[in-house]
Amino acid sequence: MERACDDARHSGVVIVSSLASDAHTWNLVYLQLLLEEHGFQVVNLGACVPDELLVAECLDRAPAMVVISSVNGHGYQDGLRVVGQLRRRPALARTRMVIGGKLGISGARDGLRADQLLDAGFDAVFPDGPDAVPEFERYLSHVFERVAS
Ligand code: B12
Repeated sequence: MERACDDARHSGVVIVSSLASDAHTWNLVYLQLLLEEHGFQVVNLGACVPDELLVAECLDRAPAMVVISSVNGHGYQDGLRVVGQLRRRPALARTRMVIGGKLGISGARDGLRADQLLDAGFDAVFPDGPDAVPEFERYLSHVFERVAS
């Protein structure tokens, strides 16, 4: 699920991060490797990232994209809260931000809540499922020029 936004023809740094409540790490390692395969330079902030740290790192690094992953079931609440904090900063108002993973605890029905995350400021939402990663890869090739040969 994707919100319309301007084309971003640059690569640069991508921040991969979990959210404050989430201790899972292999999802982040997976995303880091996937993004590196696509030619991005990744800064992986790891698990249980406090909102303030995520905001500070984004302001400091001015990433081309922020990729948030959560699988513990609190992703909708945590994501809604944190994207508001990120978008409130003028420097991050137009930064590309996506979120994905096991965002809730209701399985397929959680997909219905993706609209709330888009309304709150994410550019795209990738709820868990067999299509999530292929859709994310299509999204990457759609909005960024491939930087790896
Ligand atoms: C290992 C594990 C743990 C370990 C984590 C250790 C570590 N260092 O990571 C420990 C024991 C700490 C743990 C704790 C908990 N866990 Co746990 N855990 C797992 C487990 C078994 C495997 C997760 C894993 O590593 N997968 C491998 C990675 C590579 O895959 P992934 O996480 O699924 O990510 C994939 C997709 O989700 C997707 N994806 C993820 N993010 C993004 C982002 C984008 C943008 C895109 C495109 C795709 C994407 O791509 C990834 C690759 O396919 C899963 C069950 C399972 N089999 O998945 C439960 C699971 C994630 N845990 C769960 C739960 C509930 C918990 C606890 C709350 C349990 C408890 N009561 O304490 C705590 C939460 C702790 C916390 N504060 O977060 C639930 C979440 C339920 C939900 N969301 O519906 C699961 C699904 C188990 C279950 N079936 O109930 N857990």
